[in-house]
Amino acid sequence: MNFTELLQGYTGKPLADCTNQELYLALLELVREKGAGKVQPVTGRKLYYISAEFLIGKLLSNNLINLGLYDDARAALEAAGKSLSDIEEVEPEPSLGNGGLGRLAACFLDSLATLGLPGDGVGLRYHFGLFRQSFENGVQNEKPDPWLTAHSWAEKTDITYPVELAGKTYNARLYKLAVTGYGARTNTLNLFDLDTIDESIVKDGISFDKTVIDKNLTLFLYPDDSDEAGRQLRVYQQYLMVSAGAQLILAECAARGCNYHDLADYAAIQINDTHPSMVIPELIRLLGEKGIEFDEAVEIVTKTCAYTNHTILAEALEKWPRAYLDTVVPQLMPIIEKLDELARTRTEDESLAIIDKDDRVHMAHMDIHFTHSTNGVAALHTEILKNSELHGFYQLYPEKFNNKTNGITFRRWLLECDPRLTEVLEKHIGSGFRKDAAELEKLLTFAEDESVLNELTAVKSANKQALADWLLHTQNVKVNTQAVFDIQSKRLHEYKRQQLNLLYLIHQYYEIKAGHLPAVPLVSIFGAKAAPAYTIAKDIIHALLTFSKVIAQDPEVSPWLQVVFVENYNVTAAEKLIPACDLSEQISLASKEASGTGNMKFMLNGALTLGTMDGANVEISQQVGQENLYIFGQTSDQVIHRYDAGDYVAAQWYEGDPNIRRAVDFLTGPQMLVAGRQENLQRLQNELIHKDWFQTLPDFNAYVVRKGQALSDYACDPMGWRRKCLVNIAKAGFFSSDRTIAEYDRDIWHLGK
Ligand code: 26V
Repeated sequence: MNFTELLQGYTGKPLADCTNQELYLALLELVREKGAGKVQPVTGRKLYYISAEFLIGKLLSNNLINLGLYDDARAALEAAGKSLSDIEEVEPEPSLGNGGLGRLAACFLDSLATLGLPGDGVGLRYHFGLFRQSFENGVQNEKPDPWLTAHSWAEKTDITYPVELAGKTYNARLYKLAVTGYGARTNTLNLFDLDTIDESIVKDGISFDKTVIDKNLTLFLYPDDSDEAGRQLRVYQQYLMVSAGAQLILAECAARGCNYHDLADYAAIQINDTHPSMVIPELIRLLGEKGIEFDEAVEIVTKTCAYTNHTILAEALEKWPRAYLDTVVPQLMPIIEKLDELARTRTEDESLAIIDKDDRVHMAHMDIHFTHSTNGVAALHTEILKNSELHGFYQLYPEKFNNKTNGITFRRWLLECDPRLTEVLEKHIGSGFRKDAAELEKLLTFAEDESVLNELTAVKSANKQALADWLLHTQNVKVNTQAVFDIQSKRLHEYKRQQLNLLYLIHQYYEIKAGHLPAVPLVSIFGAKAAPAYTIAKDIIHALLTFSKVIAQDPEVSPWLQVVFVENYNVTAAEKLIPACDLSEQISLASKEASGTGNMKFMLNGALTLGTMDGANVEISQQVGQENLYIFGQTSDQVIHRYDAGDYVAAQWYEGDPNIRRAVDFLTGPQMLVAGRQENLQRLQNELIHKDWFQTLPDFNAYVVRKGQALSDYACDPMGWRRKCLVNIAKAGFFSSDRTIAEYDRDIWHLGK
């Protein structure tokens, strides 16, 4: 049977007579049935990756690629006058994540399935996920993102588990979503939900009654936590996830013959940041119900569980007031108290306690004491954990600490998002890189081959044109495809320093006005959501949108400089932006970005990095060599020392440097005030002059110089630039999540054994 006949078996009529919606649903069914045949029986240890986020992106094309059906599907649809990319538009993107942590979890599921390893995800089925972002009058607006449609990839099961929240029992229902590996097995993403959720309680943007748990519990990912009820709601969500997850794990292991004493021979549990940390006391509690004594349960859980740390930012390390836990999970508090006592027998250092003197419960501390592994997500990040942030723990348990540098799945971030590049690569180095990313290095033999370099450039130009078409179609903005495409897309946060990029753009504005024209026009593209209650982050968005408007209206500047802010940045948008990028902005304050994974995606797609020595940028630099990327700014050691000394005074930098002062002053100058809002612009300006917690100003001049160098290389040495792009693609193999997962398995999980 050819693909057309196969698909018609699902549509029940000729493909040419179907709407895109009908074709989408038919393909969904077809893929589901093909994938279901590949679920493999588990022997030995199986991984459960528990995470509050799984930013999986659209699934249709990804699953078709992984099942080896993509080319057939595209050809069959084309023959019927249909286009797969139009059908992709019909699919809503599952809104189950926020940023890198959630996307990493999705890449890991893909790699686990591809490597044929038994590993399932455990999370929540948020109805509206993270909010949907729109810009109204230059301001971010938040709305629900209703991605769940009648036909969704996640299938309802009749499995439920009772979960007790604040003394009341709720039934967590399991939904299963098939995760299809590349040419290999299928694993499962287990998502829990309540049948009683009431979407109609959401009013006025994303606000809702935070007290009606049975109706609101899985409405949103990261509900607003600026008030007490919001923070408690997060604890409710976390416990729903871990209690249902722990019951699922115990049930599956028991069904395979586990007697609970030997749980660690059947299950490996990875705790993705601190959101799932309550799985530790919950498992101890459940094992207690099975008749296992506390001390043994602690030992079993420690052997079974491992913890990944994804940030050193203090505000992101969860510390729940004990009163919240007393209210929401009173059944866990006696266990957490006993764990705190036990931890205190191992160290007298008060700073390593689980419950501190202010009665706050430190989730990361519980993780480190009562799991067998703590890992950071890039070499530098792990060193910072060992030497500063978690130094006391490292002294206590040196054997627990290990590094697992993040990775990305090349199926989505090369084969799917950049078919043009994939084709050129295949032509020259064969298709081995599809399975073994290290084979990309074969490309290095073509580093001096002008015709290959030109082919790569032709791919980039076509991708830039495709992005330009998409921006015109979706946002009604026209961009100059002859310009350098410079992209900063990631969560909006001060430590990531979108504001530094803004100050550069203002600086360029002045240069152009003074007649110092750049060697090449610049299109500066941003994509970012700001947390709804994060005022300064929203002010930065406002300033960028306002600046964009100011320069668009200025005929002297607009031919040279354009700023585009992509609305509602998500995986779908990333798949359009990344293949079209020339210069990748990775400009976090050194020491603050644990790893970054966007940096890897841009590199793989032939963009050059402009970045600080932070996170995985350090390892990118080691891979490609200093001459193939643009590094600037303070080192993490310098930053850490400056914080320790506490002697950074932003105002001195502002007052002492005319270029800095000029750029910062512009924020509240007449052009900006005509186009934007005084309150937001003034607040951002004050923040920069009087706080600048992430040291934007000390890195400003180095950034201007280095970016200028990159742009002039692009314009004046095109062959040199192209060679650098080639080296970046060739050296990206290390950043495959297949490598990362193989390391987790080798050092932590030992799956299937
Ligand atoms: C969370 C929050 C929540 C409260 C407000 C401030 C704030 C700041 C940061 C975070 C991040 C939580 C953890 C996280 O998402 N880490 C990211 O994990 C990625 C995958 O390991 C990594 O590539 C990114 O560098 C890291 O920021």
